[in-house]
Amino acid sequence: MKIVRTASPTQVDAEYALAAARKLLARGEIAPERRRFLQRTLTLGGLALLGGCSLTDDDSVDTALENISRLNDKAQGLLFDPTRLAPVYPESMITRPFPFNAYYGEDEVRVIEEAGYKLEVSGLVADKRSWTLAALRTLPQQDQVTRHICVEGWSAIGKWGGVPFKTFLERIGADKTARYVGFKCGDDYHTSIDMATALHPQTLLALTYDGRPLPPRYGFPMKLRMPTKLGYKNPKHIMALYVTNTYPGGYWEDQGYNWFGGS
Ligand SMILES: Nc1nc2c(c(=O)[nH]1)N[C@H]1C(S)=C(S)[C@@H](COP(=O)(O)O)O[C@H]1N2
Ligand SMILES: [Mo]
Repeated sequence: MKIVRTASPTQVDAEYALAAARKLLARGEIAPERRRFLQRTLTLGGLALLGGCSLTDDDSVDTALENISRLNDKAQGLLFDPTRLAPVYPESMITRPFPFNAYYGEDEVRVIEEAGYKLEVSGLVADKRSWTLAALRTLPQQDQVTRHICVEGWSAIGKWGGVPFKTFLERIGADKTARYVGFKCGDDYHTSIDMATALHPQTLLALTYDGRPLPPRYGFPMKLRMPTKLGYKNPKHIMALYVTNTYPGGYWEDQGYNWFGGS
């Protein structure tokens, strides 16, 4: 499937950042000295000035857009409510067949064998031992029927099961004050998420789809399923994960998609 961009990611970013900043102002969650500054910058022109420049050359446009995206990440981080649940649906509403998507076609789906597979864990965690699927299946499991939303303009309801990611992070002694969790996938995809989302009660280290082991097209041996984030933030074929304070970026994020990617 090809990525069709109706609005450019940065344009969506800019609009989201403005809406989020206005919401924060309305809620009164911003210190008075920052309010005046933000109120003055709540226009695209104002945001451009955050780059310390007028939009006259490519470099200053890039700097301005980069600032918009970082402001967007910050706003989404501030607005994210760690206890607010995404909608759940009855099983009768599951989309069949559930769509496949990746940065390549379905004929190139990565097939990873369970034999020899181990999930690698590194970074700011106490226990860096790797995990077989059998070991992960002994941890508490949970099911969810939620909506997956892709920026390409489709959404679908699916059923995933697996280990609540918070349970897993606690099990490996992850530093929950760290900023990011990064993921490396079996198909060269990579992405990263904020710790608040990693600890959200609906964030699952998903081992099943619709009650069966995750099929290759949906990310065998496992994917991270987050109904609070857009499709591209949900990594399939996870081979390794790490906890870090260094911004890890991601496959689409490094090409201009917004990093926070809330849905
Ligand atoms: N490893 C990996 N994960 C990935 C992708 C990918 O190309 N590779 N694509 C992302 C995108 S853009 C979407 S919409 C979803 C699609 O998941 P699905 O095939 O289960 O619908 O996977 C996400 N995770
Ligand atoms: Mo997507």
